[in-house]
Amino acid sequence: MMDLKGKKVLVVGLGKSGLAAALFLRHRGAQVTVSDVRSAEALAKDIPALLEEGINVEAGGHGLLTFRRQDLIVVSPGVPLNTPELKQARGFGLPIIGELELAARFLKGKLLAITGSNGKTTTTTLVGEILKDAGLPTLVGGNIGVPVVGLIDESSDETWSVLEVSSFQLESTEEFHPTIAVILNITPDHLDRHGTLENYALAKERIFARQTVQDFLVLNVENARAAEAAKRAASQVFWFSIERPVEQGAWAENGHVIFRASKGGPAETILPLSAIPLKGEHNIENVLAAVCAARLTGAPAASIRGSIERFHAVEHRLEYVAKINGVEFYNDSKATNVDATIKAVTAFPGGIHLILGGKDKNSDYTLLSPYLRERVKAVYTIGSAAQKIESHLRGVVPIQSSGTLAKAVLAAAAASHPGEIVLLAPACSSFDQFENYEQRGRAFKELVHEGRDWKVWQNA
Ligand code: UMA
Repeated sequence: MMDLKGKKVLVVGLGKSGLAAALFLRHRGAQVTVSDVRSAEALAKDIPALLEEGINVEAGGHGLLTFRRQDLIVVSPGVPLNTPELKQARGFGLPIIGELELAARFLKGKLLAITGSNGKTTTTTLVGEILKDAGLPTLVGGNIGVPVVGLIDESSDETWSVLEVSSFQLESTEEFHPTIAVILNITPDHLDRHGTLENYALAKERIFARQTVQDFLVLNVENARAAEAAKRAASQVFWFSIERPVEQGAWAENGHVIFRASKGGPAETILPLSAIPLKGEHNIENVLAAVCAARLTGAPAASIRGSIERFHAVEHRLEYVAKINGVEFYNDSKATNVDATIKAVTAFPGGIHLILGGKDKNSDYTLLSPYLRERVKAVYTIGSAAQKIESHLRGVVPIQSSGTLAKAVLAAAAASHPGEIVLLAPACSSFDQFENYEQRGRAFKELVHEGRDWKVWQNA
């Protein structure tokens, strides 16, 4: 474990991760500076508490000098690693790590880390519930919205820390070493940051870079890029599949979830698929991954079954909002990439009015075409990606440029008939019009609930 006493540490970015990291470092005796590109006014709510703790704050930009006189630099996940300041610091030989790596060096107990382009939050939440129900001391955090450094003080040698980890967090790891690592799937996302799908996939593969033969790696047979990771893993690979039995791992067969702990060993039935209270095939995959990871911790099958039966959709992930005039509204604000939107659309048989748009991530929206043709009646576009989406989907389905979420909800509701679906699954990040996807999802839900009174819906 590293000694932080008296060390000069720079924290880059003052969001959730930066704030938690700065306080943690300070409490361990480091001399901490936080640097953020946002103005002092924008950071006003956090600055007084930091100054009171004796933490220096640089607001309104990153000074090259600030990045020079440091013993360690800790970057927030949203900060790209190739900024001029970080390049310079690297040139001077300064160690640069992410918040996840910092946390991993101090967390006690075992780590169960889950990554993937989609399904991370649902699977992390479900595994967390399963382990708690099984009586294991469990903490849950990471990309799910709880900085991992915040878990350190609560952790003990018996703890299982169940962590949702993103490519952004994994990119800057060195010693991060989960006992159980899960890669749910790898499909295009964050190409604006990682440049290529291959770089993005390699960032995700860092989840098992430190694993040894005593550790476990859980992979999806049906996702080619995720499955390929097995070739590079030193750990014991367990599989999950929605299509076929696997040698060791979890699969769906004859309407049931099955688990096998070892090659040639007996298969145990965990629960019927009909008992899974989540929509969509992708959620069956999430359950299979969760079952496999949870069995590897030793959680008993019967307890796992109960936890799954009691589980509800996580907020903003294909979350049922309301039924108004026979139209059902679903909030999938967390569908921030094309693949997630495909998963959301294919969770319904048809009659979908789909709200798409937000901030583009260099995505290819033409990939949506076959799914939209099959199941979507109309698309309503919002945000800065609207024009690109419209040009990619021209002629596929009717498209209405709505501009804002409020206009899109109104237009979609007015155009839909009883039995149809209004779905927010925007395939983009939210940062052009909202603070984050949570705020976008909440805005959608509020609009829907307010809309109960809108006359235009009654007339539709
Ligand atoms: N900033 C700089 N310099 C830069 C870039 C950003 O100073 O060059 C500053 C911004 O002005 C802002 C701060 O950095 O003040 C934001 O830091 P951040 O983007 O790392 O945000 P946090 O609030 O710390 O949230 C992060 C994750 N955000 C991202 O990865 C973008 C959260 O994941 C995560 O929940 C949280 O840490 C706790 O672990 C969100 C996310 O969008 C949900 N994740 C992506 C995804 O799921 O697709 C990866």
